[in-house]
Amino acid sequence: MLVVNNPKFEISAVSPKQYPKQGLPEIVLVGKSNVGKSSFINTMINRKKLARTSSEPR
Ligand SMILES: Nc1nc2c(ncn2[C@@H]2O[C@H](COP(=O)(O)OP(=O)(O)O)[C@@H](O)[C@H]2O)c(=O)[nH]1
Ligand SMILES: [Mg+2]
Repeated sequence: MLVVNNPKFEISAVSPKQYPKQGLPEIVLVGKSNVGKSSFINTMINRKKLARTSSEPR
């Protein structure tokens, strides 16, 4: 079972200089736009709106 305590949005980094420096584990999640990546994140961490999802599936 995945247990995530108190998840927070940190940053949408657009360059390596912005990457967080806490040395936490990294996870890669890849998929084309609107495929459900943000919804997947919210499901996995049991939160409705931490990752913003688009209102309409394409
Ligand atoms: N039918 C269906 N729609 C989904 C599913 N997962 C996500 N969606 C919808 O697809 C749209 C895009 O999802 P989103 O998580 O924003 O995709 P992202 O662009 O990959 O982050 C949203 O309207 C979601 O509600 C799913 O498993 N089934
Ligand atoms: Mg998204």
